[in-house]
Amino acid sequence: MPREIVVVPTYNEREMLPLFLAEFARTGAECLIVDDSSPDGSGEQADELARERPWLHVLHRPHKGGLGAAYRVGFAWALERGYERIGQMDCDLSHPPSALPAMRAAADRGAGLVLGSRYVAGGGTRGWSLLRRIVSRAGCMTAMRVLALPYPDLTGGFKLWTADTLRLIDVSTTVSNGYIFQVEATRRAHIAGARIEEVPFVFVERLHGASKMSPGIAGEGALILWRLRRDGWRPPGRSPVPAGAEREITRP
Ligand SMILES: Nc1nc2c(ncn2[C@@H]2O[C@H](COP(=O)(O)OP(=O)(O)OP(=O)(O)O)[C@@H](O)[C@H]2O)c(=O)[nH]1
Ligand SMILES: [Mg+2]
Repeated sequence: MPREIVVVPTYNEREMLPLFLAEFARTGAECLIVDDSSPDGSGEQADELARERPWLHVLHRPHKGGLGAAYRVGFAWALERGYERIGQMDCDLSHPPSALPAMRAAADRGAGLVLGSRYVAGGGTRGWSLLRRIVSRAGCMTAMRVLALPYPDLTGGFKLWTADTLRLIDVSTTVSNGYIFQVEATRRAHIAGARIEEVPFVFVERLHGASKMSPGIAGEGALILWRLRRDGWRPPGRSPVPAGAEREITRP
């Protein structure tokens, strides 16, 4: 089995963290918590839990810097240590660890990026108001249209990458900090010609704690979406890009 680790950013997840780890333990994967000095002490709690869990690692960042920044640090840590498959998921059990085996199977079939998807057949959301459902779908559809991408759950954060694909997209140079990071990273993989597979899962609303979504993060999303479209992106060196992938690049 390839060496696998899942990067999980946390900010004020004290109530969810032990519940999440209890379920995650069954996957057999390693886990890297990236905590941004949560005021509720999630970081210290993670250190404590890691003492008797050799598969659990913890990184601490000094300030709340957003999801994208936390993932960049976590991915770099995992790449430096030679993990071959690197996953990402939320700590609130909205992304069920039980869906990981189906995502692994897709990677075994040769996918360089596996997208957990709420919006393909078999996927869905549980516990959301009508308004939340509309806002989420509208966000995903806008991103699809603006960037001309074919993946209906573009803003989702439940993914499994191969290390090669993360290197191919030069993930350390991504620019988004909030949730739009999810869109930026998947778009790079698409442009670079990575094989992308979507695997359905049902998103379950968190039991404890609060969402970190804010008007500021949504505003960053809208702004960066248009910047990504304007600026385009090319993989460094360009040699790994299969013929024809250039047509995906949007130039002003
Ligand atoms: N390290 C770090 N983690 C963050 C930050 N913002 C959010 N997170 C974590 O990223 C994951 C996703 O954030 P959530 O607040 O669950 O966002 P969401 O999934 O859109 O919203 P809900 O599920 O409705 O709460 C969670 O594990 C958060 O704790 C941040 O600035 N830094
Ligand atoms: Mg969440």
